[in-house]
Amino acid sequence: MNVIKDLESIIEIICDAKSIAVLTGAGVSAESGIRTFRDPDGFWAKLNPAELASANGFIANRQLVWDWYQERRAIIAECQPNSGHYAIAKLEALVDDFTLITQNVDRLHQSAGSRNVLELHGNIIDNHCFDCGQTYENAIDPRDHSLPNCQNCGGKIRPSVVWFGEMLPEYEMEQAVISAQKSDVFFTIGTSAEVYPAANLPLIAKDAGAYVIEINPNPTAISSYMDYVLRMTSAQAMPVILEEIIKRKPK
Ligand code: BV8
Ligand code: ZN
Repeated sequence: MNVIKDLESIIEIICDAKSIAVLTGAGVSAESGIRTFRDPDGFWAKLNPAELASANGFIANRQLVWDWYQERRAIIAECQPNSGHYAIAKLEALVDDFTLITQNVDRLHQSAGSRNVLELHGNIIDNHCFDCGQTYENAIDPRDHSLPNCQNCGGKIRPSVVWFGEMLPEYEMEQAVISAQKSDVFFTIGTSAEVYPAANLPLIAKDAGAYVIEINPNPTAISSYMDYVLRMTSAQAMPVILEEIIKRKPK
């Protein structure tokens, strides 16, 4: 792998692209201080995801699951977007048709200025009632570990993330597939590509004729399908790519 040569080619195809789609995962927030899920120091290194990020887990261990989300919220509340988030947001402004599809629930992309964001796995800020669906937009103080109940029906309030075994939001998934199919270039950044149906998106883009580019310091389940792989972190690669694009954009 020749990083300089690959970077050159990547810059070329981005400059020629009319439509770009980007899929991000927890790796993009790693340099903001938020642990990923499956890396050795990740959230799920010691905990069982199905137990924590599932409806059954919530029913069986409501306090454990609520504590886990409150702890994550407290961490996220102290974190800022990193240069990778900002570069992705600035790239969006330079491209006619740009869609950011994220599996992340921390909303750091939006804080960095990204506008067209499809949240496939919901967000960790909002809550809703597990029993009647009543939404509770106002963030609950992450230090408060008492179990909140719904004012509407008395049910159990839960974080508005998509758990394992739950359907992804229809509109967001539909739009994600459309943007993957029409993209000339599809980036997959900071995701192990192990969670479906999000992990299908880079392959949908490839099958529809896009160049697919992986940015990840480690190999993933889909690395072998990529046209280009940059074994770099998001905060290393994206600012370099952005800088090269700005140089080439007509003034
Ligand atoms: C569903 C909750 C219908 C929120 C999460 C086939 C088709 C459809 C479904 C399935 C299927 N096969 C299996 C399923 C079921 C399941 C699934 O995919 N299971 C997996 C484990 C096999 N999918 C579902 O249940 C989905 N629902 O399909 O409904 C259905 C229902 C039942 C049965 C069939 C179908 C729901 C999926 C959503 C689950 N919710 N989280 C929360 O608590 O946060 S998933 C969880 O994993 C996170 O949301 C996260 O976003 C997601 C993906 O993880 P990554 O973001 O990739 O993070 P990870 O740690 O894995 O990797 C980080 C990467 O970053 C690494 O590669 C690392 O090298 C890299 N990295 C590290 N540092 C950096 C970096 N990269 C760049 N820069 C750095 N600095
Ligand atoms: Zn309710």
